Amino acid sequence: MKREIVVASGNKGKLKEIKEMLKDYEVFGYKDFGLDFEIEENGNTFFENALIKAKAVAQALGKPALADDSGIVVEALGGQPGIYSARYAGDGDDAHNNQLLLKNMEGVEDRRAKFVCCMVYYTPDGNVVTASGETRGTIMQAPEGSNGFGYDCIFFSEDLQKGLGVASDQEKNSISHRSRALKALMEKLNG
Ligand code: ITT
Repeated sequence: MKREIVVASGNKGKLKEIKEMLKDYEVFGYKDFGLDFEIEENGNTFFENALIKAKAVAQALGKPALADDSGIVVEALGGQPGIYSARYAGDGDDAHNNQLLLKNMEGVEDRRAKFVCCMVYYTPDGNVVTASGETRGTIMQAPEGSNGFGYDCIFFSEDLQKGLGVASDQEKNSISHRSRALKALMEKLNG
Protein backbone atom coordinates (compact mmCIF):
# COMPACT_ATOMS: atom_id res chain seq x y z
CA MET A 1 0.00 0.00 0.00
CA LYS A 2 1.23 3.49 -0.85
CA ARG A 3 2.11 5.83 1.99
CA GLU A 4 -0.13 8.87 2.38
CA ILE A 5 0.96 12.51 2.23
CA VAL A 6 -1.38 15.39 3.08
CA VAL A 7 -0.56 18.66 1.36
CA ALA A 8 -1.68 21.87 3.06
CA SER A 9 -2.61 23.50 -0.24
CA GLY A 10 -5.77 24.40 -2.05
CA ASN A 11 -3.92 25.33 -5.24
CA LYS A 12 -4.84 22.78 -7.94
CA GLY A 13 -1.76 23.58 -10.04
CA LYS A 14 0.59 22.84 -7.14
CA LEU A 15 -1.28 19.68 -6.14
CA LYS A 16 -1.15 18.31 -9.68
CA GLU A 17 2.61 18.85 -9.83
CA ILE A 18 3.27 17.39 -6.38
CA LYS A 19 1.22 14.29 -7.28
CA GLU A 20 3.26 13.90 -10.45
CA MET A 21 6.50 14.18 -8.42
CA LEU A 22 5.51 11.83 -5.59
CA LYS A 23 4.39 8.84 -7.62
CA ASP A 24 5.20 6.43 -4.77
CA TYR A 25 2.78 8.19 -2.42
CA GLU A 26 -0.94 8.72 -2.20
CA VAL A 27 -1.11 12.54 -2.24
CA PHE A 28 -4.13 14.39 -0.81
CA GLY A 29 -4.98 18.08 -0.57
CA TYR A 30 -6.22 19.12 2.87
CA LYS A 31 -9.66 19.84 1.45
CA ASP A 32 -9.96 16.14 0.54
CA PHE A 33 -10.34 15.53 4.28
CA GLY A 34 -13.36 17.79 4.53
CA LEU A 35 -11.37 20.70 5.97
CA ASP A 36 -12.80 23.80 4.36
CA PHE A 37 -10.99 26.59 6.20
CA GLU A 38 -8.77 29.05 4.38
CA ILE A 39 -5.44 29.63 6.10
CA GLU A 40 -4.34 33.21 6.71
CA GLU A 41 -0.78 33.56 5.44
CA ASN A 42 0.52 36.43 7.53
CA GLY A 43 4.19 35.46 7.67
CA ASN A 44 7.03 37.62 6.37
CA THR A 45 8.93 34.93 4.47
CA PHE A 46 8.20 31.90 2.31
CA PHE A 47 9.33 29.73 5.22
CA GLU A 48 7.03 31.41 7.76
CA ASN A 49 4.02 31.04 5.46
CA ALA A 50 4.80 27.41 4.68
CA LEU A 51 5.13 26.72 8.41
CA ILE A 52 1.78 28.43 9.15
CA LYS A 53 0.03 26.26 6.53
CA ALA A 54 1.67 22.95 7.44
CA LYS A 55 1.06 23.52 11.16
CA ALA A 56 -2.61 24.50 10.72
CA VAL A 57 -3.39 21.35 8.75
CA ALA A 58 -1.25 18.97 10.83
CA GLN A 59 -2.93 20.20 14.00
CA ALA A 60 -6.44 20.02 12.51
CA LEU A 61 -5.93 16.46 11.24
CA GLY A 62 -3.60 15.12 13.91
CA LYS A 63 -1.25 13.85 11.23
CA PRO A 64 1.83 15.18 9.39
CA ALA A 65 1.28 17.75 6.65
CA LEU A 66 3.42 19.14 3.86
CA ALA A 67 3.10 22.78 2.79
CA ASP A 68 4.48 24.67 -0.20
CA ASP A 69 4.88 28.42 -0.12
CA SER A 70 6.14 29.79 -3.38
CA GLY A 71 6.21 32.79 -5.64
CA ILE A 72 8.00 34.74 -8.30
CA VAL A 73 10.82 37.11 -7.34
CA VAL A 74 11.59 39.83 -9.89
CA GLU A 75 15.01 41.48 -9.72
CA ALA A 76 14.06 44.88 -11.18
CA LEU A 77 11.05 45.13 -8.85
CA GLY A 78 13.16 44.68 -5.73
CA GLY A 79 11.97 41.09 -5.27
CA GLN A 80 8.25 41.72 -5.74
CA PRO A 81 5.74 40.11 -5.95
CA GLY A 82 7.59 37.49 -3.83
CA ILE A 83 5.46 36.19 -0.97
CA TYR A 84 2.55 38.27 -2.33
CA SER A 85 2.54 36.48 -5.72
CA ALA A 86 -0.84 34.76 -5.33
CA ARG A 87 -2.71 38.02 -4.73
CA TYR A 88 -0.47 40.51 -6.57
CA ALA A 89 -3.38 42.12 -8.47
CA GLY A 90 -5.66 41.86 -5.42
CA ASP A 91 -8.19 39.24 -6.53
CA GLY A 92 -6.18 36.00 -6.75
CA ASP A 93 -6.75 35.72 -10.51
CA ASP A 94 -3.74 34.41 -12.46
CA ALA A 95 -4.51 36.41 -15.63
CA HIS A 96 -4.83 39.65 -13.64
CA ASN A 97 -1.57 38.96 -11.81
CA ASN A 98 0.21 38.38 -15.12
CA GLN A 99 -1.23 41.56 -16.64
CA LEU A 100 -0.10 43.64 -13.67
CA LEU A 101 3.38 42.16 -13.69
CA LEU A 102 3.77 42.79 -17.43
CA LYS A 103 2.54 46.36 -16.92
CA ASN A 104 5.03 46.95 -14.10
CA MET A 105 7.79 45.58 -16.35
CA GLU A 106 6.96 47.81 -19.32
CA GLY A 107 10.15 49.44 -20.60
CA VAL A 108 12.27 47.57 -18.05
CA GLU A 109 15.39 46.10 -19.58
CA ASP A 110 16.53 43.85 -16.73
CA ARG A 111 13.91 41.11 -16.87
CA ARG A 112 15.61 38.57 -14.59
CA ALA A 113 13.33 36.65 -12.26
CA LYS A 114 13.21 33.43 -10.31
CA PHE A 115 10.57 31.17 -8.88
CA VAL A 116 11.18 30.24 -5.25
CA CYS A 117 9.57 27.42 -3.29
CA CYS A 118 9.86 26.64 0.40
CA MET A 119 8.48 23.35 1.62
CA VAL A 120 7.74 22.51 5.25
CA TYR A 121 6.84 19.08 6.62
CA TYR A 122 5.28 19.41 10.05
CA THR A 123 4.34 16.61 12.42
CA PRO A 124 1.66 17.16 15.09
CA ASP A 125 4.31 16.70 17.82
CA GLY A 126 6.02 19.86 16.50
CA ASN A 127 8.80 18.42 14.34
CA VAL A 128 9.72 20.65 11.38
CA VAL A 129 11.67 19.61 8.29
CA THR A 130 12.20 22.21 5.57
CA ALA A 131 13.87 22.63 2.18
CA SER A 132 13.86 25.22 -0.60
CA GLY A 133 14.33 25.32 -4.34
CA GLU A 134 14.68 27.96 -7.04
CA THR A 135 14.56 28.14 -10.80
CA ARG A 136 15.79 31.08 -12.86
CA GLY A 137 14.59 32.85 -15.95
CA THR A 138 13.22 36.10 -17.36
CA ILE A 139 9.85 37.81 -17.61
CA MET A 140 8.66 37.63 -21.21
CA GLN A 141 7.21 40.63 -23.10
CA ALA A 142 3.84 38.90 -23.57
CA PRO A 143 2.13 35.69 -22.44
CA GLU A 144 2.78 32.54 -24.43
CA GLY A 145 1.04 29.15 -24.11
CA SER A 146 -1.39 27.94 -21.49
CA ASN A 147 0.40 25.08 -19.74
CA GLY A 148 1.04 25.21 -16.02
CA PHE A 149 -0.53 27.86 -13.78
CA GLY A 150 0.18 31.19 -12.12
CA TYR A 151 2.97 33.09 -13.85
CA ASP A 152 4.11 30.19 -16.06
CA CYS A 153 2.91 31.73 -19.33
CA ILE A 154 5.08 34.84 -18.88
CA PHE A 155 8.22 33.09 -17.52
CA PHE A 156 11.04 32.08 -19.86
CA SER A 157 13.07 29.30 -18.24
CA GLU A 158 16.86 29.64 -18.38
CA ASP A 159 17.26 25.85 -17.96
CA LEU A 160 14.75 24.83 -20.63
CA GLN A 161 15.32 27.80 -22.96
CA LYS A 162 11.57 28.04 -23.46
CA GLY A 163 8.55 29.55 -21.75
CA LEU A 164 6.88 27.46 -19.04
CA GLY A 165 3.53 28.12 -20.73
CA VAL A 166 4.68 25.96 -23.65
CA ALA A 167 6.81 23.46 -21.70
CA SER A 168 5.34 20.02 -21.00
CA ASP A 169 4.52 19.04 -17.40
CA GLN A 170 7.49 16.72 -17.45
CA GLU A 171 9.86 19.46 -18.68
CA LYS A 172 8.67 21.90 -16.05
CA ASN A 173 8.97 19.31 -13.29
CA SER A 174 12.54 18.52 -14.34
CA ILE A 175 13.73 22.06 -13.48
CA SER A 176 11.10 23.66 -11.26
CA HIS A 177 11.60 25.36 -7.91
CA ARG A 178 8.94 22.99 -6.56
CA SER A 179 10.61 19.78 -7.72
CA ARG A 180 13.99 20.98 -6.43
CA ALA A 181 12.53 21.83 -3.02
CA LEU A 182 10.61 18.55 -2.83
CA LYS A 183 13.61 16.46 -3.84
CA ALA A 184 15.73 18.09 -1.13
CA LEU A 185 12.94 17.66 1.42
CA MET A 186 12.41 13.97 0.62
CA GLU A 187 16.15 13.38 0.96
CA LYS A 188 16.04 14.90 4.44
CA LEU A 189 12.94 12.91 5.40
CA ASN A 190 13.97 9.56 3.99
CA GLY A 191 17.75 9.82 4.20
P1 ITT B 1 -1.84 27.46 -1.17
O1 ITT B 1 -1.37 28.50 -0.17
O2 ITT B 1 -3.20 26.94 -0.85
O3 ITT B 1 -0.83 26.40 -1.41
P2 ITT B 1 -1.53 29.66 -3.04
O4 ITT B 1 -1.73 29.80 -4.52
O5 ITT B 1 -2.15 30.72 -2.15
O6 ITT B 1 -2.04 28.20 -2.61
P3 ITT B 1 1.10 30.61 -2.32
O7 ITT B 1 0.62 31.50 -1.25
O8 ITT B 1 2.34 29.79 -2.08
O9 ITT B 1 0.00 29.55 -2.75
O10 ITT B 1 1.31 31.50 -3.63
C1 ITT B 1 1.95 30.95 -4.72
C2 ITT B 1 1.71 31.81 -5.95
O11 ITT B 1 2.95 32.00 -6.63
C3 ITT B 1 0.80 31.09 -6.92
O12 ITT B 1 -0.57 31.42 -6.70
C4 ITT B 1 1.31 31.57 -8.26
O13 ITT B 1 0.77 32.83 -8.56
C5 ITT B 1 2.81 31.74 -8.00
N1 ITT B 1 3.53 30.47 -8.31
C6 ITT B 1 4.09 29.60 -7.43
N2 ITT B 1 4.60 28.53 -8.06
C7 ITT B 1 4.35 28.73 -9.37
C8 ITT B 1 4.62 27.97 -10.52
O14 ITT B 1 5.19 26.77 -10.46
N3 ITT B 1 4.24 28.48 -11.71
C9 ITT B 1 3.63 29.67 -11.79
N4 ITT B 1 3.32 30.44 -10.75
C10 ITT B 1 3.68 29.98 -9.53
